[in-house]
Amino acid sequence: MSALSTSHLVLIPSYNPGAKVFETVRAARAQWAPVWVVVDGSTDGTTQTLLAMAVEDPALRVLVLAENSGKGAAVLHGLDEAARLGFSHVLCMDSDGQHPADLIPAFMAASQQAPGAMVLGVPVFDASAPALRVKGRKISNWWANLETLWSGIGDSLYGFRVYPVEPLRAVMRGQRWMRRFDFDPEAVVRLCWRGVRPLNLAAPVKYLSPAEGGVSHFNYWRDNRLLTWMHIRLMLGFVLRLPQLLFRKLTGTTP
Ligand SMILES: Nc1nc2c(ncn2[C@@H]2O[C@H](COP(=O)(O)OP(=O)(O)O)[C@@H](O)[C@H]2O)c(=O)[nH]1
Ligand SMILES: [Mg+2]
Repeated sequence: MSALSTSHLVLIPSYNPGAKVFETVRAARAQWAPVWVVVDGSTDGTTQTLLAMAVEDPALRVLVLAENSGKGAAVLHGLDEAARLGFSHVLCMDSDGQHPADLIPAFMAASQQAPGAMVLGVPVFDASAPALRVKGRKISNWWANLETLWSGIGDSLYGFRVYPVEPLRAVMRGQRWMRRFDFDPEAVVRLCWRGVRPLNLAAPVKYLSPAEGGVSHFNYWRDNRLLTWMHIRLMLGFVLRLPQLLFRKLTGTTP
């Protein structure tokens, strides 16, 4: 197990994930210290067990939000606390067992070698991936690449990523969006605009069936509506930044 890092931590936003979260947290702790979980107003009884796990394990911290406020809001809560304690980077991963905890050291190492960059997971799907989600992702990726004039975003949606704390806080503080499922894609696009370079690393993603303990709170209509509005917002931002993005592209100073 790795020594306690003072610069990089693992941040796991968690909303009603069921028992998979315990496995996820143990798997993350086996690879990294410290690991923080932000419980986002869960009502599935996981909070007490997570708090009890943290009592036993000094490298595990559990922050509890009383009300559900959305994935992005939960991440921001963790980011503010991370910044307060002097951490420079966080690796975000989902609480529901879909993300590969065994790749945490490789992602952290990539970030430590390029601290100005963000390290993005690029999903490697297996047969369990629902076709609708894979297709939706292609559309979202196409928009994100247009909005950044193809600055190298490998995937716009995958939540397994290392972010530099300060640029991400600055991006989120400036606006009230990015608090729910619009967090992951808007974060990469806006960070790219700020000159944070994407580094892409392949990472398998699992879609667990309900029988395997899989839980998703993605609501096809509600969240696709949210993502559509997000891309409209980002397209407006893109038009405003087009001269700057073109200049970067033409002079080869693309981040
Ligand atoms: N859906 C949802 N997820 C949240 C929320 N707050 C934190 N999360 C976490 O965000 C991650 C992604 O959510 P999930 O429902 O698995 O989305 P999916 O993997 O895209 O189907 C999980 O770790 C959740 O526990 C929230 O309010 N809604
Ligand atoms: Mg999930």
